[in-house]
Amino acid sequence: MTEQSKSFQGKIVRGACPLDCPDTCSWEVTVENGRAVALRGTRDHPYTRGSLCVKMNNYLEHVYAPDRLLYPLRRVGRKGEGKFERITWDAALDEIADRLQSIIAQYGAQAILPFVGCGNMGFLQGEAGVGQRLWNTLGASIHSVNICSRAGSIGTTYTMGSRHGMDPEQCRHSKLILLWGTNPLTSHNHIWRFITEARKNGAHVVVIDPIRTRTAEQADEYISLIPGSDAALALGLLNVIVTLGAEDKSYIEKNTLGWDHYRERIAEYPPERVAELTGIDKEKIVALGKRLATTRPTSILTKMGVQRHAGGGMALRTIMTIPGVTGDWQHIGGGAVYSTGDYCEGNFARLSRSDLRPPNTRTLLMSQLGDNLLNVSDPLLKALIVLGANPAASNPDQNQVRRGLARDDLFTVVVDHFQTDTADYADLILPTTMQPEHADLLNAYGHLYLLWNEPAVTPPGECLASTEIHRRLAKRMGLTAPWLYESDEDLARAYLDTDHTSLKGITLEKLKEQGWVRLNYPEPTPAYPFGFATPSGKIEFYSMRAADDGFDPLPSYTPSEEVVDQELAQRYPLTLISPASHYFLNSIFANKPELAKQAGPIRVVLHPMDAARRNLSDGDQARILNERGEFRAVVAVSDAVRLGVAMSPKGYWSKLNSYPANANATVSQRKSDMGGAVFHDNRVEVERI
Ligand SMILES: Nc1nc2c(c(=O)[nH]1)N[C@H]1C(S)=C(S)[C@@H](COP(=O)(O)OP(=O)(O)OC[C@H]3O[C@@H](n4cnc5c(=O)[nH]c(N)nc54)[C@H](O)[C@@H]3O)O[C@H]1N2
Ligand SMILES: Nc1nc2c(c(=O)[nH]1)N[C@H]1C(S)=C(S)[C@@H](COP(=O)(O)OP(=O)(O)OC[C@H]3O[C@@H](n4cnc5c(=O)[nH]c(N)nc54)[C@H](O)[C@@H]3O)O[C@H]1N2
Ligand code: SF4
Ligand SMILES: [Mo]
Repeated sequence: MTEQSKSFQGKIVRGACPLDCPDTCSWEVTVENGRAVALRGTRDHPYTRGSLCVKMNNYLEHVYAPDRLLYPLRRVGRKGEGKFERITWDAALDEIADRLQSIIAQYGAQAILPFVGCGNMGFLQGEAGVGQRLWNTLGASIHSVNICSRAGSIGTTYTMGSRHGMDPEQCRHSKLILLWGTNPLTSHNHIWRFITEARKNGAHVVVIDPIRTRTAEQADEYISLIPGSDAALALGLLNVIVTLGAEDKSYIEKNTLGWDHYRERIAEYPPERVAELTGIDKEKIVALGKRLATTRPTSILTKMGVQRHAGGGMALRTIMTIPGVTGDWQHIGGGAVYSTGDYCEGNFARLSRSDLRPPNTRTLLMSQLGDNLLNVSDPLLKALIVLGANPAASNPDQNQVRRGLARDDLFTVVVDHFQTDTADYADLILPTTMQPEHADLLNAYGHLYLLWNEPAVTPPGECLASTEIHRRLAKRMGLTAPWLYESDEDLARAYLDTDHTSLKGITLEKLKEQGWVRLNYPEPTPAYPFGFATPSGKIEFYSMRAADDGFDPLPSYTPSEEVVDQELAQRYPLTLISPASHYFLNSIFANKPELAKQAGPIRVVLHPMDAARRNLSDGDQARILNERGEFRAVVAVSDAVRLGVAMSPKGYWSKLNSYPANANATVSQRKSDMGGAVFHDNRVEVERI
C-alpha cells in the first residue's frame, strides 16, 4: 500500500456525543486527510448499539457549516443587532482580562456570572466542569443549573435518598412499562430497543402525557391527563393497589419508613376524586391500578418533561414511591428511573475545586437570568460569561432576558459555535471547538457507562477548546495558581481520582483504549446498589428532611400554579406545553438547514374544538400570548393535544422566525416547588392574526 492510499483510507477515532440527551452515545469518527468524513454510532457499545439519531446522523455538516464561528468577534452595532467585526485572540483576551479586573476592583468578583449551560455535557468542556476552577479562584457568583432537572432530582431524593433509580437497560425484563411524562422516541431513542425487547416478551407499554406524542402513538396504551396532575394520578393508582391489598407488605416492612401515615394519605385519593383532578376516566385509573397491582416487574421510566410545573418536585417524589409500595425495587426489570447521573461518583470537587469558593458566595439560578440581570443588586451583575448556553432562546421570560442582555453597562462574552440569539447581545464572541476537535470525559443520565472523547481533527479557523480559553484567560489575568493550568487529561484524571466503587479500576488509559467503560456495576445491576441514602437508610414515604425544608412530610399533590388558576383561565384559556423538538436539541440545530427544514416553521398545535372556537385552521398564522409576551406560529389542528392544551416545540431561534420570539416569550421565571423551571405551567391565549 502506498503512503498516499494509506492516508486516504481513514483513521477511526472514538468519541461521544456531547449533547444534553440521556443517551450519551458512543461514536466513531472517520478521519481522512485531517478531515472528519464520517460519523457513526459505536457498534460494540451496549447502549448505543451502532446508531445515533436524526439530529446527529449528519452532525459533520454542522461541524463544517459555513456559518460556524471561526474567529473572535467584537460587537460593532447595538446589542442585539448582530453586527460584529473580526479581532485577534490577543485583543479579545486582553479586553476580557481588563474588563474583569476592573469589575472585580470596583464591584467585587461576585459581579461576574459564568453562565454555563447545557450545550455540552462533558466534564471538561461543558456544563459539568468547564472554567469552574477559574471562577472559583476569582470568587465569581455561582451559577446554579436548575433549569432542566432540579425539582425532579430533589423530589426523587426525598423518597429514595439519591437519584440512582433502576438501570434503564433492565426494562428489557419488565412486564409493564410506564413511560411517565417522557417522549423517548424523540428525546432519548436508544431506550426504545430495550422496550421493544420487553414487548417481544409480552410487556405492556403505557404512555402518560397530556400530548399523544410520537412515543404514545407506538405504545399499547395512552393516558392523557391534565398537565401537572401526575402526583394525583400516582396517589390514585396507589389507592387502587392498596384497596386490592396488593401492596408488598414484607418489602414495605423491611425497606420503607412511614407506611402507616402514607397509607392514610393514599386513602384520600380514591379513583373518583383522582378522575376529577387528572381529567382521566375513573375506569382507566382503576384498570391501570389493577395492572400495576398484578404485574411484576413493572418499570416506571420518567424524565424531565413531567416536572416542569409548580408541583414538579412533588410529582417525582410521589411517582418514586410506587415501586416501594409494589416492591418492584427488589426485581430486576422493576423500579423507576429519572436520571442515572448519581451512578457515576467521580471526584467532582477535585475537578471543579469547589473548595476555593469564598464562603457565602452567592448562587444565582440559571432559570432566572432575566431577573438576575435586571433586579439583583449587591453587587449588580456587571459581567456575564455565557458558554454552552443560549438563554435568549432557551430561558423562560424571553423579553426579560433580552432586556437584561441589552443592558449597556453589562459586559457580555459568549463562547459558542454559532452566532446565536444570545451571541447577538455579546460584546465579544469567542469561537470554540466542537466535539471531534477536543478531548472530553462524559457520563450519562440515561445509562451506566463513562465515555472518553478523543480529539479526532484539528480545530478549524482559530477555534480553541473551552478549557484552553480559560487557561489563556487566567494567564492574561496574571493568575499563577497551578491548578488553573492543568491539561485536559490532568483534569480528567482529577475527576477519576476517587476511591468510590463506581470508578474503581477505571483509568484514563482504559477509557482511551475502548472509548467507553461500564461503571463498576454488575450486569444486571440491582437498583440502589448502595442502599438508600436517606437519613433513615430506608425508602422514605415520610420524610423529615422534606418537612424541614418546608414541604409536606408525606408525598402529596401540588397542582400547577397557572393550570388550575380559574381566574387566569378566563383570560388565558389554554395551557401551553413546549416540549422537545424532534429535530433540535434545545436550541442547537435550529440554524442547521437540513434539520430546520424537517422541523418546519414554528408551529402551535391546537385541539380541533379549541381551534374551531378561535376560527383557526391548519396553516393559519396565530399569535400566542399572555402578560409576559407573545410569539407567532403556524397553526396545526390535531386531537393529539388535549382540549385546553396547546403545544409548541422548544428550541427555535427568534431571529430565524418570521416574528422574533419563541414559546419562551410566554413562560414565567417562577421557580417550581423544588427549584426548577416551570416551562409547561403556562397559560396563554391563541389568536388569529
Ligand atoms: N430531540 C430532542 N431530544 C432531547 C431534547 C430536545 O430538545 N430535542 N432535549 C433534551 C433535554 S435538555 C432533556 S431535559 C430531555 C427531556 O426528556 P423528556 O422529558 O422525555 O422530554 P420533554 O419533551 O421535555 O418532555 C416529555 C413529555 O412531558 C410531557 N409533559 C409536559 N407536562 C406534563 C405533565 O404535567 N405530565 C406528564 N405526564 N407529562 C407532561 C410533554 O408533553 C412531553 O411529551 O430530553 C433531551 N432530549
Ligand atoms: N420552552 C422551553 N424551553 C426550555 C425547555 C423546555 O422544555 N421548554 N427545556 C429547558 C432545558 S431541559 C434545558 S436543558 C435548557 C437548555 O438551555 P441551554 O443550556 O441554553 O441550551 P441551548 O439553547 O441548546 O444552548 C446551548 C448552546 O451551547 C452551544 N454549544 C454546544 N456545544 C458547546 C461546546 O462544546 N462549547 C460551548 N462553549 N458551546 C457549546 C450551542 O451551540 C448552543 O448555542 O433549555 C430549557 N428551555
Ligand atoms: S443526541 Fe442523544 S441520541 Fe442523538 S447521538 Fe446524541 S446522545 Fe445519541
Ligand atoms: Mo434539559
